[in-house]
Amino acid sequence: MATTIRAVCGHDCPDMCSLLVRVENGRIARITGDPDQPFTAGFACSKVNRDGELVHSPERIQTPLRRVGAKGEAKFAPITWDEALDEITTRWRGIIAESGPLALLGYAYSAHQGLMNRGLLNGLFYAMGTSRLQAGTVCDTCCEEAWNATVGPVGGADPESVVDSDLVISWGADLMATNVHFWAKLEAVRKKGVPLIVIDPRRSRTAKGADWYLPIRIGTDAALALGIMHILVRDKLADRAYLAQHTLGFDRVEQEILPRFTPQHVAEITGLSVANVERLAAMYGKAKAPFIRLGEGMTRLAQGGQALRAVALLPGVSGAYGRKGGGAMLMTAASCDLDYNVVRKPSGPASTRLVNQLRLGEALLEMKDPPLRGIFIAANNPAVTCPEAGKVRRGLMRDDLFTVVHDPFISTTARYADIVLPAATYLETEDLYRAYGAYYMQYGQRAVEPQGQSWSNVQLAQALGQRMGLKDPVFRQSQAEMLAAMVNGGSGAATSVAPADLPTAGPINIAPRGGQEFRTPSGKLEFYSQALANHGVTPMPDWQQDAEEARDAARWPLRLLTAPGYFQSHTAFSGVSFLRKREGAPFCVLHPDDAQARSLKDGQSVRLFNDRAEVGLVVRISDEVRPGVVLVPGQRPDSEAVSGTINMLCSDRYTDIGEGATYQSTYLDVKAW
Ligand SMILES: Nc1nc2c(c(=O)[nH]1)N[C@H]1C(S)=C(S)[C@@H](COP(=O)(O)OP(=O)(O)OC[C@H]3O[C@@H](n4cnc5c(=O)[nH]c(N)nc54)[C@H](O)[C@@H]3O)O[C@H]1N2
Ligand SMILES: Nc1nc2c(c(=O)[nH]1)N[C@H]1C(S)=C(S)[C@@H](COP(=O)(O)OP(=O)(O)OC[C@H]3O[C@@H](n4cnc5c(=O)[nH]c(N)nc54)[C@H](O)[C@@H]3O)O[C@H]1N2
Ligand code: SF4
Ligand SMILES: [Mo]
Repeated sequence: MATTIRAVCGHDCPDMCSLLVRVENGRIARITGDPDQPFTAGFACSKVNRDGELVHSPERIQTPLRRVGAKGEAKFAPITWDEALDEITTRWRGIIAESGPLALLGYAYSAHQGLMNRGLLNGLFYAMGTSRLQAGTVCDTCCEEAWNATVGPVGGADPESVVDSDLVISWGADLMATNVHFWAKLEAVRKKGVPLIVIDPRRSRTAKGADWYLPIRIGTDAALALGIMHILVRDKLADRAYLAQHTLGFDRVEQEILPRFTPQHVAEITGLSVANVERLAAMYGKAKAPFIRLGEGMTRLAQGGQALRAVALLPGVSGAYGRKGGGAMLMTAASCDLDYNVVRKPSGPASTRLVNQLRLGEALLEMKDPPLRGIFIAANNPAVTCPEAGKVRRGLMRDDLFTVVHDPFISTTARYADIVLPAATYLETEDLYRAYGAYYMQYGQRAVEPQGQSWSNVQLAQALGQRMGLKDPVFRQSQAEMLAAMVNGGSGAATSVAPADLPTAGPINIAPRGGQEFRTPSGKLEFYSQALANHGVTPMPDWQQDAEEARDAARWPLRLLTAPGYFQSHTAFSGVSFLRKREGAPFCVLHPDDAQARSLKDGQSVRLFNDRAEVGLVVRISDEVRPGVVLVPGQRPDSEAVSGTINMLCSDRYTDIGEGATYQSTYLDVKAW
């Protein structure tokens, strides 16, 4: 029997494609993009075209498993769900009785699922009053908080409005990797002669396809943005009426900050020529509706928050935030006003001990009063994706730590678990989804039954919640009831369709109308942020040399650049052999000068090392990066690499804003393996 199901892509991707899934005899035969969703426009990416292979991978876990070997060895024996749940809840009750709930930690973040499956596992630990994960710091808390301090917790410009733009800048975003449907929209706009500029330290595929590529030095974007502002003011291209009406604090920035950012000084900092800085500013200043697509990449370093703020302020100087097709977009999700607390915070103490996601290793090894004695990890692979990955693994090796991992695969992290639980993927569950790089939401149907004995996150959270005696209705409700509560507690466009109609409504456009809304304390675009000042952060955008980076740069000749893999998303597709081969063996990229200085040949195995660790990758020699930079795309499991994984070299230092990860403040050297 064959049917076609309307599903939604659950991977943590800005596009959130609507999918048509062809199912034949209970198996996924084909996945395509839904032609009825304007942003998806009928195609899925090269990864998700292969999700049938992910769902039906022979590497999937079939049953719950109990560890029979040493931690890290991945020797397991099958057990029943009842045995697994009994053991977990017995151990948790024991730990809580002896050490209190703070000795437990739930570790669940983005995952590759919709809102209920994502949220309810967090809700379980919230309601249990355990130590709480400060989630997202490995990903977007820096850029998000910097955006919030500048524009407010609200979505940016609608990417579909680029049809009205006359200039597009992709600033620190590799659209061909992480935002392919926006790239597709751009192709149509560019046919009309609208230029695309890419600002990125990597000559990425997006950069190669652009009209103009600016190979900026890592971590210098704030200086470039301030340099553009300097020129806009000098050349009387600033929109004074817009600045007066919609912004706060520009006068102080103009007097106290901008004079330092002369084109000459900006060129020295960024490594771009004075002529190119001038040309960029002139193009930006003269455009009527320039659209900036901001990427997260530029914020994953020590002064990342300043970088994002400076760039997000530019459309305030030019007035582009007020014009159709103009403005800036980092994310859209904040404009989807649903009541997420229904699933994320059903009950529980207002505050408790926090564990920053990117300092998991430190928390496992060093936390006291009480130490962490039990951890539950769902839909994350911190042994590979967290900085200080070596520390994370030393923590997971602790014999007195009770570790449960819920995952469709034996991930690197699962190798350290006491109990592994088989997880259903998004195509085996139903859920509500909302994009973070476009203005759509949609209910996605389950395409196939959960494979083997796998359970969805919702089913697991409910079973554990009930067994732990939690009384919150959400641990007994149907998903329809949860959905209704989320919508009924929401507001605005996200609540325009009645909950009962959502499952069959298809894609729903929730784009805001009119110019950019500002949800800052002042209701204006904040060049000066009192909220930041209150937290001891420089309240005005600025670029200063980071002292710790300068110290490390004096000791180590190379700086790490991380970027997304084209055929991998972190480690989530490592169970698909076709995509593993497409991405190739885990590699680093060195400039020909750096390779020559080390007598390295293309394709040979190399050792990347610093004080923290050494890892082994294959080297590709290319001028897609500047001298002094070593690019490592993606985070790949050790099993695919010569040795180790790149996050073993990255520190768990925080960014200036949002306590986020600073992968790119990593300095190192490379030698032959
Ligand atoms: N194919 C694929 N898609 C993905 C993912 C994936 O791993 N693979 N991950 C998903 C997830 S979880 C997320 S959060 C999003 C993130 O998606 P994006 O917001 O696009 O962010 P990144 O992928 O981190 O970085 C994008 C670019 O930033 C550049 N960059 C790095 N440092 C700097 C800098 O100092 N200045 C400038 N101007 N640019 C810099 C990198 O070279 C890279 O090209 O993507 C999602 N989509
Ligand atoms: N060096 C460096 N490190 C980085 C980054 C970087 O740019 N550079 N990027 C960071 C970013 S942006 C992010 S978001 C993180 C991502 O970090 P993680 O979230 O840890 O990475 P993933 O590989 O996406 O892990 C997802 C895991 O969930 C499993 N999974 C998939 N679907 C389901 C499901 O439905 N249920 C359950 N229970 N499990 C499921 C997958 O098999 C996989 O093991 O990595 C961060 N790490
Ligand atoms: S582009 Fe993103 S949302 Fe679309 S199918 Fe691929 S991973 Fe999913
Ligand atoms: Mo992310």
